[in-house]
Amino acid sequence: APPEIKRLALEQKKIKHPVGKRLIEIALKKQSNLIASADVITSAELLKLAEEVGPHIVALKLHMDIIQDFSFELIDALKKIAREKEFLLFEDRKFGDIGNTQELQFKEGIYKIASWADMITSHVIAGEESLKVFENVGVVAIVEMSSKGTLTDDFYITKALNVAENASNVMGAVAQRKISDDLLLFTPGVNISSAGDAKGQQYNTPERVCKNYHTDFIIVGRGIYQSADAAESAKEYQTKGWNAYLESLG
Ligand code: 5IU
Repeated sequence: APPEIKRLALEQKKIKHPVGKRLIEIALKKQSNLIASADVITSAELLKLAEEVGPHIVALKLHMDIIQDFSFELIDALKKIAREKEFLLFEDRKFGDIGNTQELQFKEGIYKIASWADMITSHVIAGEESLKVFENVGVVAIVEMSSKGTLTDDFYITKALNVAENASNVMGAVAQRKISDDLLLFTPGVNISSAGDAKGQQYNTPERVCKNYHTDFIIVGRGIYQSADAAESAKEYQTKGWNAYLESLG
C-alpha cells in the first residue's frame, strides 16, 4: 500500500482500537474503503450477497433482526465467508438504551450479537457509561444521521462526539461531515445513481463523502444489493470510493 495512506489512517488518525487497526489493515490490503450494507431478509440472499461482494469490501453491515429465517448455521456460514474473503461482520444494531439493557440486547436474546460481531453501532444518547458494556467489539458511535429531518443537529453532534471520544471502546463514528482525527469516520447514504428515497434517505456520491467530509469508509446498501450484478457494482463502488479517498489526501 502507498505509504501516504498508512500515514493518514494509522498514524494521523491515531486509532488504538484493535478492531479499528484490523479494519485499516484490510482496507490497505484490498485497496477498499467500502462497507456493503446487506439489508436483505433471507439467509439465502444474505449468503449469496456475502459471497459476491466479499472480495471488494472491508466489512459487511448487517441487520440480523430483519432475517426471516435466522439461525446459527447462518452465522457460521457468514463467519466462514468473512474469513475466506477477509472482511469484518458489522451489526448495525443501533443500541440506544441504558447500559444494563444494552448489555442484555448485546449478549442475550436470539441473536447473541456479542458472540459473532466484530463491530456494532450504538447511539450515544444514554451517555458514556452506557457504552462500557460493549466488550471485545469495535463500537461505532452514531453522531449524525443521513435522513431528512434528523434531530442530530450541530449541538447534538458536538455532545455526541464528546461522548464517543471519551469512551475507549469506541473506534469510530457515523456522520455526514468531517469529525475527530481520533475516530474512524463511517458514512452511509452513498449512492451513485440516486439522490434519495421516498422514506427520508438522502444520498451523496462516494466522491462527495470522501473529498468533502473526509470519510474513511463509505457504506452502500441498495446501490449494491438491488443492482442487477452485486459483484460488479461492489467493484465499481470500491474503485470510486478508493480513488476518491486517495484524492482526498492530496
Ligand atoms: N444508515 C443510514 N443512515 C444513517 C445510519 C445508518 O442509511 O444515518 I446511522 C443505514 C441504513 C441502511 C444503510 O442499513 O445504512 C443505508 O442503506 P441504503 O444505501 O440502501 O440507503
